[in-house]
Amino acid sequence: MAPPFSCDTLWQFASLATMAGDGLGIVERGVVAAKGGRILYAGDAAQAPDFDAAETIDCAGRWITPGLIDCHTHLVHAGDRAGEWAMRLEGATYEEIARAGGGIVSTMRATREASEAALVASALPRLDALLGEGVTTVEIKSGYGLTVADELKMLRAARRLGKERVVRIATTLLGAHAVPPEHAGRADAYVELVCDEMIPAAIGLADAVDAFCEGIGFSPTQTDRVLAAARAAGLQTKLHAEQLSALHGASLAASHGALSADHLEHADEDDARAMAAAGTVAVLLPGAYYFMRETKRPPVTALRDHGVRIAIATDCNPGTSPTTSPLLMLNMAATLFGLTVTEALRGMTVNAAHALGLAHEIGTLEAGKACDLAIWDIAAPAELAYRIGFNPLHMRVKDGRCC
Ligand code: DI6
Ligand code: FE
Repeated sequence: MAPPFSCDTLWQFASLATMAGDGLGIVERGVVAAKGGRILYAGDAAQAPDFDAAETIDCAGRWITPGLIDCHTHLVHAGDRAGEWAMRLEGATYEEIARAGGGIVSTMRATREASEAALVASALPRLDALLGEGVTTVEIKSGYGLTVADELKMLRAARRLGKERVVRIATTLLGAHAVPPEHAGRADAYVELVCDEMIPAAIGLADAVDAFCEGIGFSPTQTDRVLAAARAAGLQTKLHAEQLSALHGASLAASHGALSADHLEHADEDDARAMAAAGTVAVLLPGAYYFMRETKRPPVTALRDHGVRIAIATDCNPGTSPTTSPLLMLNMAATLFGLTVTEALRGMTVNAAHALGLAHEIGTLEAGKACDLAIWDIAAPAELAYRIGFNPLHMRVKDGRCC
């Protein structure tokens, strides 16, 4: 008989949705073995080698998925915009509020006034809400500081959150989120500041660079400069594209080999084709679509037909998507955008990992990857997208440790 493999922890009597391959990667009677924080084995119990585990956990038939990945958030920010939302309910539009000095700029004012410690403290309850629904990796953008110092403060606060809680944080510089009031009418000069000062200063603090390519944000020409500067600095790129209007920002992102183009309500077949060719992930944000009462849906059929990877995220932000529920996003991705259960669940696991350039590390239950798990009290994976406002998380595991 072969000698047993030693491992730290063995989760047994579980069903797995490994997300390996094209579908959910279902294993009805599965085990997961972890050693040194990595997955040593995830698969059929009957085919598993003999494990000598320091700790064995009986999952009592529960389901294990990869830990959820929220690949697009603005989790770090000060204040809220409940008042603006109330105005919108009385008829004001998001654009009108933005042009009148509200919107992103009002959160900018509050964020500039907040200390790094205050930003961390105010983001923690939001982070805890995500973790409470099985999230093990969160992307966090800056974008409410809009000066070099305040953007760096946001990025440091985001990194700090990864020390305060057991979670992996990916940071994104979103200096080109809005033109700050001191640069009003001089958007090009602000873009120059982003390219020449902010991006170089963010090296080592930001994993990627993003921009808001939009009529009320930055033009494709300005966005192109930001993405080019990011690449020159050796940073990955992402883009807020086609949220409110069709500027072909998604195609522009693809031309830069961006990790993802996000929102995409107004994207078309040409954008889908360009994204597919570049391997740029489509990050859909149903919370923003819902909260903004959008009616134009992202081109899911074209994305599917061209083989674009689709990810789902919360877009947690105070203006357009004040949600901290990844599970609700799974439901909305299905009900509002017509995604299948498989597409929705892959959207918050393997495809979200691709949207962060971390697919080699996380997103599936496969040997060699980080042992980040979500263990659920459900009878089938569809329940994760089916329920509205119900959380069946039993336990979260990060790098092999229950937390
Ligand atoms: N698109 C969004 O949905 C958020 N940013 C962006 O570029 C909105 C940010 C906000 O309104 O505070
Ligand atoms: Fe966003």
